[in-house]
Amino acid sequence: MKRAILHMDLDTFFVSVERLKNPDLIEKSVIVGGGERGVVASCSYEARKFGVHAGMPTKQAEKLCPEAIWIKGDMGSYKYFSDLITTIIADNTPNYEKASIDEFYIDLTGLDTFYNAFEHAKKLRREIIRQTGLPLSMALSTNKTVSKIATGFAKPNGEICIEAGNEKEFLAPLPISKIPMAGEKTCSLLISRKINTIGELASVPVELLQNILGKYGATLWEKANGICYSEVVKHQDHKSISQETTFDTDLSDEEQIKSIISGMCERLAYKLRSQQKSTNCIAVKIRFSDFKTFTRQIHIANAVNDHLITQQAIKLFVDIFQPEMKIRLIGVRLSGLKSSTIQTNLFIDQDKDMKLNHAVDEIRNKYGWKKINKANSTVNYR
Ligand code: DCP
Ligand code: CA
Repeated sequence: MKRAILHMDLDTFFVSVERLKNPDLIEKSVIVGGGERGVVASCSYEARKFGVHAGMPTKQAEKLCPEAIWIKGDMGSYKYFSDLITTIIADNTPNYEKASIDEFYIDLTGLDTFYNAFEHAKKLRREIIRQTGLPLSMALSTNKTVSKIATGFAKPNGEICIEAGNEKEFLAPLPISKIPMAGEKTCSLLISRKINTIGELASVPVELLQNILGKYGATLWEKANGICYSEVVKHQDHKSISQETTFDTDLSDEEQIKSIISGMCERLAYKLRSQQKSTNCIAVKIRFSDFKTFTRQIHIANAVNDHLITQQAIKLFVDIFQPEMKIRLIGVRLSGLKSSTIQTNLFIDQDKDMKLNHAVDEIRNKYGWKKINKANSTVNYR
């Protein structure tokens, strides 16, 4: 059976996040980097026109592109968006691999036809762009290598589908440097032998490449021929717990929804404590009657107690909610879970709340969940 493997990669990721924060940076030569590392981390397409690229020493980039606006960068906000996109992908696909901070492989094999897989992929891309405002490119093909190369081809902010059987034809005109595993040394060695395009590489006898490059030569030849058996390594999410519920009739009463969120947080926090874990990221997901979905999340110091988790979740909800909104689904997710042997009174949210949580947990452990819950929370949604 032919596979359907989707590759997604954010465009100029760090720069794009900076542009969200400061729209004055749009359409300008922007470089994130410099600082202690002394290299370019991410650069806008405008800066690339001057020859600047990621990994280039700061001094060289400054010379090539004197007009560039330099930004030190802020890992916190890049991580925020990376986590948010991961959450959206996790919510919409059963099998994905996070390959880097801004890059994902998603196995869509099984969505009855390749065409349907692409339709699903397009929806997912639109959803990520809508929720984050970040430009994102993607490609669907029968394997990881072709999809990754095709995503590069689709940039900026594009999407492409390479159907089964068309892999070689698609790759043939591209320069060999587009193969992810072909580094600078390999490329110059091949170019010195007049092998410039992937098509030329594909038509060289594999034995010749093995002679020049050893075992690696055979893998490179396979890739040039559009062959790649590598699997999407399923992301095992032991690091989050979540709960969501779809309502029979849409809700618009703010207080009622808050109380449902409060009930969910209470339940999740109880689960967290019974697994001896803490969370450092809380996300709230809301789906409206028109199926538009929004996710908001916040990073916090390690927390275990109901009060703090609920407070943050409700804050996230209030950020999105406006009167008249009709809500069909609510979800809460706690992630960044860490096992903890630390005494709970060392957590940031120590104090009498913790003692109350423990007392309540003990009653629940003995008599079951329904026996006790806070006056202001609705626990029958789960
Ligand atoms: N990155 C980095 N140092 C590098 C390469 C990348 O810190 N040498 C960081 C910054 C990038 C992010 O990782 O924004 C993603 O790397 P990519 O290679 O995907 O580069 P971009 O997203 O910036 O650009 P592109 O549009 O080519 O994907
Ligand atoms: Ca990228």
